[in-house]
Amino acid sequence: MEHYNVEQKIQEFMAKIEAKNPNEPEFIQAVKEVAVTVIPFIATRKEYTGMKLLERMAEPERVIIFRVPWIDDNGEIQVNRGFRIQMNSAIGPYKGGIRFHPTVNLSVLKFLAFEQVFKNSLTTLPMGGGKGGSDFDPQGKSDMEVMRFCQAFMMELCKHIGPETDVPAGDIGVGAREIGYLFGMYKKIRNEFTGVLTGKGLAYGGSLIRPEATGYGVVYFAEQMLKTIDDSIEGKTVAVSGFGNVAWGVIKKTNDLGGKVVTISGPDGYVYDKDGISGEKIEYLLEMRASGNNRAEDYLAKYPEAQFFAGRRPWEVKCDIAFPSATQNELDLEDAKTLVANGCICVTEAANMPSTLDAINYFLDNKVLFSPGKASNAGGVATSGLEMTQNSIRLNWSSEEVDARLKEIMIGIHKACRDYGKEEDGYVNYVKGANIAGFVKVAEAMLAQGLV
Ligand code: 2IT
Repeated sequence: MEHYNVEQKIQEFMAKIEAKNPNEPEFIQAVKEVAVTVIPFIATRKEYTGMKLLERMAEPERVIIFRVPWIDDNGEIQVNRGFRIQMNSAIGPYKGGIRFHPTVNLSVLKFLAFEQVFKNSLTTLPMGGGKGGSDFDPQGKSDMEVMRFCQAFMMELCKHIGPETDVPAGDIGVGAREIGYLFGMYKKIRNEFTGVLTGKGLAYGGSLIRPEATGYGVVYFAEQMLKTIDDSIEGKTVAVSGFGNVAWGVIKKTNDLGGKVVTISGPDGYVYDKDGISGEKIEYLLEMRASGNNRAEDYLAKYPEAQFFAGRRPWEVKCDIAFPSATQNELDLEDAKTLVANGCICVTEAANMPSTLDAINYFLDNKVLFSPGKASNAGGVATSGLEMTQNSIRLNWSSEEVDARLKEIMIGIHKACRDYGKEEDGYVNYVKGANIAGFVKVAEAMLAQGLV
């Protein structure tokens, strides 16, 4: 009876979310993953029941959509759409990245902002959740075009952000170059030198280890998961997707810990390098990215002994560990089946929501060590939080200090997921653990602050 009621509650809740947010499949997917694990938990806690906490969390506090007009190198006017989703500020200023990619729309940014609320809560740092971006495509644009676009974007965004209000950072398509241009424009308009963005360059308030942090954190998390079965990264064959900032950090740290990475990928297909992507090959990924091509096949220009598989995903390669590090929904049920059939024991998400719901359920049913991005990729935003702290105290910490704090935070997130996600047979459902642990802190803050 009790079970039936909870199932019905989930269905009713999701029906409302779907009706309210039509044409937002990614957002609905992200909310559903949380709802199926958190609603049964709420049902066991008197203080949370009937407070519409999850319904409130699924409604952004504020959505800002704005026109971004700019002039390209041919003197032609271009018009893009800018967004900032201010999802939840119960535990701190809104915090989350900015994504520049042609696929950016309201659904994608709302899913990312929703995930960010739980992720930021898991870090234990005082950061609310937000996300922003534009359908602007930096690929193939000149530096000056990127600068003019960033300046036009910030001209409007600056009215809505600030070091105590909302602190954006990078995401897909927004790296050190874009953060620099965005920061410069904010500083000029407001006449304030503040920690309003993270991921800044070292010369103007950035933090050591921030570029590496997302990937390093992912691998620290995987190390913790493997430790629960008395195993480690050492000697493992590892499949990675993407070749951007997150994949780069994952590959570096996997190598440090004795693992062998055999794949990277791009929108064009994947590369298989049987000898392992190590040493100077890792730094070559930065060159590939800087070229602005976004083609994984370019790896073969320097390392022709590797193989390229056009239009395919790396999940068909036999591996022990998979780190999806590219983008949302890049790993589906068929991929999950292939990975499990090939003996993969650990899937640690490095991107945001890279696995479909069916794929996640398949991993859980097969007792794979599976971690959702909101837990395992939280090292990026956690280190952004450490950058904010350094800006506030006007000091810079050493790499060792930042890295040690990052590692401690990832160990803490792993423990929180375990505490809330451990099942009767000892298997840890990290999805459930992350969602509940992330939810509790935000829920407590929201209850304390009343209906606002
Ligand atoms: O998805 C993410 O956590 C990020 N893109 C980083 C956000 C941040 O504020 O550092």
